[in-house]
Amino acid sequence: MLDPMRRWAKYGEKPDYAGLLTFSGVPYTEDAGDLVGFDVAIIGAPMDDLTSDAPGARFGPRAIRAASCPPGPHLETKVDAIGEVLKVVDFGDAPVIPADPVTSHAAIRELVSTVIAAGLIPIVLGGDHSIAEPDMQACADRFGPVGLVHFDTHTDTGAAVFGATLSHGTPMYKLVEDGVVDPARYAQVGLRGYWPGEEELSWQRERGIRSWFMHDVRDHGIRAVVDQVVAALSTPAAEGAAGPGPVFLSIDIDVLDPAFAPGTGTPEPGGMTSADLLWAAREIARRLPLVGAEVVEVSPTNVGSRDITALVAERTVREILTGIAQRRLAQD
Ligand SMILES: [Mn+2]
Repeated sequence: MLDPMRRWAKYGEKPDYAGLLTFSGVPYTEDAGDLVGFDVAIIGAPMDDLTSDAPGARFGPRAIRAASCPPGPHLETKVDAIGEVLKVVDFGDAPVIPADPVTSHAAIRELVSTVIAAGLIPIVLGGDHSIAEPDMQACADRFGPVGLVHFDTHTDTGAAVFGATLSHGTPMYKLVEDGVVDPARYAQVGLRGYWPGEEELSWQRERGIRSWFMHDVRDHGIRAVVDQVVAALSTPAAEGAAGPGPVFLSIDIDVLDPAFAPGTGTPEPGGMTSADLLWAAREIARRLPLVGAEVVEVSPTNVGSRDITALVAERTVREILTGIAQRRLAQD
């Protein structure tokens, strides 16, 4: 276990630009034995081999870590998720192999499984959206079929994209078809633009997948949409079960308007604001029982907090952590 704060201990905080690069300066380990006693593990999944347009998301995890700032109390909620409520560890990157997405996916699934086996919530930094497959497979291996809250411009429910079944446009199709995601507890938020077509949309409707389009967010507001998503996901996973079943939160940063997140592979104008996404990520984490989360498709072009896409991705992760912390505090 390495503590990036050690040399700055007498000051109580470390400059963001100095020392070992971990998420928010939290301790770093690659040893599963060190995970005991922690609540949340940050994992990097730096691969972009399966993108259908501009690559670059392989640089996402490093850029998100570089855009992070020290822990501190969230001014709105007054909760210091990283510094006080939760024990957060950076478990490093999955050992991905360039141009070998099958091996990379297996490595990601193994690392996420290790974190879940130790009783932690994994938060995975992408990476293209194909990593949703190993991320949620690892969750379902432990918890059974998961509910899914999916923020994205696109549905990612293609059976194939350009004829390829392994793609960042197909993970949600495969996860539903394979029984990893329960389609009755699957909510999509922020859809817009010109893909997918009727074939994919009718496949979704037949399975009961619920969609909130960007025009729903525009017309009704993010508060109403999140209320409806939470209600849809609050149904028990199995008949007779108490309370909502396990939920995975998947955030494709391209759900944001390109004005807020220009660094992404398949940008689409007319998207969400950062303020709406940050609030929504926190509320979902506070109100639903998350077993894992991912923030994907961050394709940085700048260094540190000067990369605005990595910056908003980092703050999105922190809002998820704040929501998890609020939920823990309410249960104590
Ligand atoms: Mn996506």
